[in-house]
Amino acid sequence: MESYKNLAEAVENGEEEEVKKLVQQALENGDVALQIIDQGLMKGMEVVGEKFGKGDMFIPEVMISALSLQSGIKMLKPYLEEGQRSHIGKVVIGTVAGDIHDLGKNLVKMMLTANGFEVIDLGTDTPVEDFVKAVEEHSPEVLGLSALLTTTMPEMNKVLDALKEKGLKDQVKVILGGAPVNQDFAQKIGADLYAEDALEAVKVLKEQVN
Ligand code: B1M
Repeated sequence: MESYKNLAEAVENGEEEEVKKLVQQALENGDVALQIIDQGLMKGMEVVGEKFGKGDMFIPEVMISALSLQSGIKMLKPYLEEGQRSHIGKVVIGTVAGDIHDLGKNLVKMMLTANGFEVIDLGTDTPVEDFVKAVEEHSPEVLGLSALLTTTMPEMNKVLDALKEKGLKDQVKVILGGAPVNQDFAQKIGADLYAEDALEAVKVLKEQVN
């Protein structure tokens, strides 16, 4: 659709005001928030990723695109499926050490919150000890780890090892996510769950708590 093409281009070009305008128009059009994210905002970010990978875009430009994506997502937050009043489960989530990518994690957090989960967000570049401490402190049903770099994926392994060492592994289900992570990797390092995107994370975790 033309309007989504324009929205994707606005994200790619980091035009925050244009992104906001087009998101507003899509909402006024009656479009569903998830559709606006998937078919507009995320499509733009995919192009940014490809160009960044090829060296056709640089970090400052990527940051500006990321900020425009975030503004669009923020506008859609109230339109995502309404959360339930009482929490259906508690999730601690964070991006692993050495990794500052947080757009995906924030989307997962937003979707989980909108679907009735209480989410404790440890932020980015989270040391192994902080994940362990949060599990001890908050006793969540689920611990979510996000990694966007192949170099930071081994941190996920370290978190699992630390949980085992502290005897906490059986008390919490661990879900992994992030572009370089897959089901095979999750299984190999002994994580309980994997989700490819925010929607799947909601689905998988809902199944867990039911
Ligand atoms: Co970076 N970066 N980056 N970057 N960056 C990637 C990841 C890269 C693939 C780009 C590329 O080369 N094509 C590449 C990694 C290569 C690799 O490891 N194989 C890369 C690199 C190399 C780097 C730097 C090392 C660059 C440098 O400094 N030379 C550097 C590292 C910094 C660090 O972390 N220490 C770096 C920096 C940055 C910015 C700061 C500029 C910025 C991040 C801004 C921010 O997050 N606040 C950035 C961005 C934006 C990207 C790309 C372009 C987009 C990532 C993104 O936000 N996507 C990315 C290219 C790409 O992925 N195509 C790239 C949108 C987001 C909604 O999707 O995060 O995948 P995503 O989340 C998805 C799923 O993965 C899943 O659900 C989400 C959607 O529903 N998911 C989960 C994520 N976490 C989950 C957790 C779950 C479940 C599902 O459960 C717990």
